[in-house]
Parts: sequence; C-alpha cells; structure tokens
Amino acid sequence: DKIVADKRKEVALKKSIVPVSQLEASALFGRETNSLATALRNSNTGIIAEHKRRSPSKSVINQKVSVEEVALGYEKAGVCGMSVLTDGKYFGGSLEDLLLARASVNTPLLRKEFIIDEYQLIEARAYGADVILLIAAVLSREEIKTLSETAKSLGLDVLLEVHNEEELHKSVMPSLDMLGVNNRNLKTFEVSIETSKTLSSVIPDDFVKVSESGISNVEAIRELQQFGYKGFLIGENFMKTEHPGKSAVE
Ligand code: IGP
Repeated sequence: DKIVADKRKEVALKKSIVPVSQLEASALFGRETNSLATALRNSNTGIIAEHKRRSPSKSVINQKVSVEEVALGYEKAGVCGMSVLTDGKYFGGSLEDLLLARASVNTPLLRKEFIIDEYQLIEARAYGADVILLIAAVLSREEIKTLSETAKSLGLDVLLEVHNEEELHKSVMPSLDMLGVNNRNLKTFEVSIETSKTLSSVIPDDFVKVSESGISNVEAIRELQQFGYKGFLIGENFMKTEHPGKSAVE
C-alpha cells in the first residue's frame, strides 16, 4: 500500500531528526488528556467535526480558512470532538495544525493520521492530541494490539476504523475505546451510510460506535442513532463552507 510505504519513510526520517526524548520533554506531553469516548457517551448529538483542506477523492475542499478559526467555530457550535488531519501529502494537513487547534480549544482532539509506528503516538501526545485513529485495513492484529496498548498507556483514547466485518473481527480487543465504521469505500471512494447500518449489529456493545464519512444531514444522524451510533465524524460537509463552525450549528 502506497500510503503505508510513504509513512514508513516519513517516520524513519523524523526519528532521525526529532528523538523521542525531545518529544517527551515538550510542554504538552504531560498534559491531562480529555476523553472523547466519555464525551460521546454523555452526549445526544455526538458530532466529531474534522479539519480537512483537501482529500484524494475531492482534491480541494477549503484552503482559505485558518485552523484556529475552524477550531473555535466547532467549539462554539458545541461539538464533542474535533478531528485534525496531520497527513501532508494526501490531505494537506500537518502536526502544526494539530498544535494550533490545541492552542485554540479544550475540545477533545483526534490526530487523523495513518499510524503505523509507536513514534507517531508519542508525537500525537506532544502535539496535543487526546485521541488517535488506527485503521484496520492497513494493520495486522498484532500491530493493532501493540499500538492501542501503547496509546492507552500514554493516556490517549483509541478509535479503530473498519470497513467490513472481516476487519472488525480481526480487530476487536479491550484496548480499543471506540469502533468507527467508515462509510467511504477506500477503493471506489463511494460513500453509503448503509455500511454503518449493516455493521452495527456485529459491533460489541462495550465500544462506543462511531459512523464516519459521507454524513451530510441531520436525518442521516437520526437514522444512525437508531442503529446505536453515538459518534458522527463529519468533514467535508462542514469544511466545504466558508465558515465551517457555523455550518456545524445544525
Ligand atoms: C470525514 P467526510 O466524508 O465527512 O469528509 O469524512 C472522515 O470520515 C474522513 O476524512 C476519513 C479519513 C479516514 C481520512 C475517515 N477515515 C482515514 C483519512 C484517513
């Protein structure tokens, strides 16, 4: 997989420039994290709003608005959490975006990244994340276990993303907090919330269920709530507008 190969190179390079000890010494590293899973359990809206400038499927979404303005807007709208893309090559994001979001709001922050190495978890912590994403499609069960256990030991919540039943069965383990179903087919880029509906019955009840991608109206959320979903990850629908925070106010 191309993205994974890119990430391995990126991580190797970073390790040689910024050692773990330096990340661990950073001001944010020791901060107390804010649980997204808890926020979602206690909410009846459950919005996780994403900062996404561009994507492989849509190219440019929003290159104008600043990450600080987006973060403040989302917080004001009362979202449960914010997701910040930190991948540069495919999504035009960066760790600096995460840091700027952290400097702007107290909302739980998800580092949206292709995580393949524990180094990226330390980075996530150092740049102010509360939650990390693990993608079942690019990780083995062993890797999911090691990465999620390390994340938990760092005080980070873990959101594991699946696309189908096979990935779900491969991944279920107690070190995960939230299970996310991605409605976007990574091969065809087609989105359908039917994916979330179909998989809902096979997700064990002890995990907070999150539906990801292609959610563009309140009706879809109401429907998904009937299937037990507590979290709704929304990017493009907010980011395509001039003031993403304003569109997050229902
Ligand atoms: C948001 P959308 O369709 O609302 O913009 O989707 C989010 O689910 C999507 O960006 C996403 C993603 C990912 C991006 C889901 N899983 C993994 C990068 C990597």
